[in-house]
Amino acid sequence: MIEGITKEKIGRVAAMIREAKHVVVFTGAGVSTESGIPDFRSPGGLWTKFDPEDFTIDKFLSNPETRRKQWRFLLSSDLLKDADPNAAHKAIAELEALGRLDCVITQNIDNLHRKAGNHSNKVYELHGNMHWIRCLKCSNRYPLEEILRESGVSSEVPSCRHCGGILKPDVIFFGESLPEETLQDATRHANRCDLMIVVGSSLAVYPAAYLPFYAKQSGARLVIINLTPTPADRTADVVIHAAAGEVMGQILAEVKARLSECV
Ligand code: CNA
Repeated sequence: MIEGITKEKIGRVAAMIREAKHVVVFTGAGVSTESGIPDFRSPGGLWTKFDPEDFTIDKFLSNPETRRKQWRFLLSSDLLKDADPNAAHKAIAELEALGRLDCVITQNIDNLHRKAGNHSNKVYELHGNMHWIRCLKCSNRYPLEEILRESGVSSEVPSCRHCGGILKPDVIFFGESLPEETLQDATRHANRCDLMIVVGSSLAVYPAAYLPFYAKQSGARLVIINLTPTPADRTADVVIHAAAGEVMGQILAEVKARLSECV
C-alpha cells in the first residue's frame, strides 16, 4: 500500500516527467524481482546461492569445471525462465509510447524491457542479454532457446556447432569490459538527460553505477525508486523506498492524468 508521503513523491515525479525534455530510466535487477527473477543482493538473491568468484571471465576461459558450474547456474537460476514483464516494465514501456522517454539503460540481462514493448533501439543493455549465446572462436551468435533445444537441459556444456569453439552466454562476466558502443551511447544519454529515474538497482556495480551520478553532475534531476537505500540517495531529488511495480504504475497513472488535463 502506498502511503501519503510516497503519494506526494509520486506526484512530484510525475510532474518532473511532464516538465522534462529528455527522460532516461536506468534499471537494475530489482525491476524484475516482481516478475519472479531473483536479484543478486537481496535476501534470497542469487549471491546467497552462488559464489560470485565463479563468474570471472578468467575462470570461465581457463577452467572447464567452472564452465560446467556456470552452465548449471544458468539452467537452475531462474534467470532463463520464461518470465513476463511486470507493472514496472509495462509502465516504462508506456512512457516511451507516450513520447515521454528517451531510452532505458539497463544492467539487466533478462530481455524484459523489450518484451514489455520498449523499442530495441531505445534499450541499452550494459551487461548483455541472457537470451543469446556467443562462440568465443568464430563469434557466431545463437539464440539460447536454439542451444537448449539442441543440447537438452541436462547435458554437458555445449560447444559451437560451426567451429567447436567455447560457447559463452552473451553477458558480461566479472573482469570483462562493457560493450564499448553501448556504454558510450548510454553515457551520452546520461550526460544529456534532464531527468534520470533509477528503478531497482543497488548502484553497487561499476561502471554502470556511475551513470546516475553523471546525469546529476550534468544538471539532471535524479529520482531513485528502490526497496533499500543506495549510495546515490543523498544526491537524489526524490527517493522512494518501495516496490517498483506499484510505484511505477502510479507514476504512469499520474503522468497520464496530467497529460489529459493539458489536452
Ligand atoms: P542488485 O545489486 O541485486 O540490487 C537490486 C536492488 O533492487 C536492491 O537494492 C533491492 O533492494 C532492489 N529491489 C529488489 N526488488 C525490488 C522491487 N520489487 N522494487 C524496487 N527495488 C527492488 O542488482 P543491480 O541491478 O543493482 O546490480 C547489477 C547486476 C545485477 C547486473 O550485473 C545484472 O546483470 C545483475 N542481475 C540481473 C538480473 C536480471 O537481468 N533480471 C537478475 C539478477 C542479477
